[in-house]
Amino acid sequence: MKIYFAGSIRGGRKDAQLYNNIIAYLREKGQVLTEHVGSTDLSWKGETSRKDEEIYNRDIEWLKSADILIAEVTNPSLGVGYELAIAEKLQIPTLCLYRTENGKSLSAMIQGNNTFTCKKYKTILNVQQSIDDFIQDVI
Ligand code: 6IA
Repeated sequence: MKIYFAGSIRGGRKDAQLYNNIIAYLREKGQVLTEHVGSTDLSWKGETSRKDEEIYNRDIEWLKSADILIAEVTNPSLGVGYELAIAEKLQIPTLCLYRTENGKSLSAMIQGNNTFTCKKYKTILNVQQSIDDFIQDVI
């Protein structure tokens, strides 16, 4: 199973270690196409050795090939929002994981879209359970 993991890069890297932990769990389930998203060496600038156009083209090809999309959406990111919209158009089953922090709610454009499965979590154990349930439902 090919898994596309989406998480904020230029939107902010404060959850990078958490993305890394989610990716480590996803690796037990299949091939994670986007392991760099969890790299704690990748700054908010992203992969500086690649041109933006190359990154866009590569990521879109990976997304087209993915069986599922798992997105961590607590930290708002234009790129992740874009990837979610593409996944919807391509009918790729999508799980959105989020925490509610500082009274901030998830965007209605994500939460209100019933083609996405949205799961609130507090701990990595909650995340793992949501991933297991989601994979069992869609595969
Ligand atoms: O808008 P954001 O940068 O927060 O978007 C993050 C999402 O878009 C992630 O889920 C990635 O799949 C994808 N993405 C956006 N930028 C990059 C990137 N470098 N490297 C890898 N994936 C990316 C950014 C630019 C760099 C040349 C400085």
